[in-house]
Amino acid sequence: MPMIDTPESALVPKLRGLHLFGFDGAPCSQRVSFTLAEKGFRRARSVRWNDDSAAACAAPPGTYVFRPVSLVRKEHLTAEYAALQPNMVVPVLVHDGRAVIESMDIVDYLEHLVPDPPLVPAEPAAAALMNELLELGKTLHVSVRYVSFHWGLGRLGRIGRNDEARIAELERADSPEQLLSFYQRYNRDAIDEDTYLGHLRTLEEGWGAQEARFAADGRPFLTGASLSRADILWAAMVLRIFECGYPFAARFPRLNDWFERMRARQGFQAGVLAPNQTMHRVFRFKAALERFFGGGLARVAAR
Ligand SMILES: N[C@@H](CCC(=O)N[C@@H](CS)C(=O)NCC(=O)O)C(=O)O
Repeated sequence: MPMIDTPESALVPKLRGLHLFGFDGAPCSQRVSFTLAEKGFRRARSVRWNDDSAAACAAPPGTYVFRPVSLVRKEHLTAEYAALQPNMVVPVLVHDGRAVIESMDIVDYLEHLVPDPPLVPAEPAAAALMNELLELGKTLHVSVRYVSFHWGLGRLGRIGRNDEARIAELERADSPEQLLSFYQRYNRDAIDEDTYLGHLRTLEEGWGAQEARFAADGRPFLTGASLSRADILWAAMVLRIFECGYPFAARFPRLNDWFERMRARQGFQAGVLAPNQTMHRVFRFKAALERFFGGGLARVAAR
């Protein structure tokens, strides 16, 4: 069973039903809202992330309450949020007073909660490939961060000195996210171009291996005939890099076709695209401008 964390936040024990603390523009949060939609849950409403009023604390069956934690306003870099999610990242799922952190542990938790429709292939070889792609996807997440900050967010990704000081004070030394180390280098332009390019090449290697699997047997989903948790993780990853202007159609056409199929799904529309229109437009607009001036990801994509 996935990990159930026991956070210090006094809010958690008050929550009944499902509550998702997330940010609609963040791939890790999208993995969960996509899964919730595929499992048939509807976003009943959004409330302030720390709203503990009786009305906000109850999620009716078949729905979840969305509690947006703004990564733009840096709500995740506060002591109050760190009491809920000690690594200071989104998402967190709370179900009947129990909190689960780590997006893919949350997806696993939802699979146990609602086994139908299954997001694990029945066939052992396909299930093994799913696990492999999940592990790879978790590793590639670091590269997604570097690529999307450098080619997507640019200067908008920097944080202020006060936020940096707050992370220094609150982040646990053993946090797997290591936000302080990243922001200290990112804020000061101390990450060199080769590091960013290395992360892009790592991503392209992973996409290339999947392109070959699509080419070999024309499978509709990453692991075979049905949607799995690997598709969930990878769809959110490809969306972010697509938003940053990566030319998937030209470089990885079969992966691009798969992504189009994912985009057409009702669960992806409802769980990911509909709530994320503003961020999506901002990213795409910036990418189009860079392409126009001959820069951006299209210029450095592998030939
Ligand atoms: N391992 C974590 C990673 C979560 C994560 O990196 N979340 C990002 C958004 S995708 C975040 O909150 N970043 C905050 C920041 O970069 O300041 C998970 O899968 O849940």
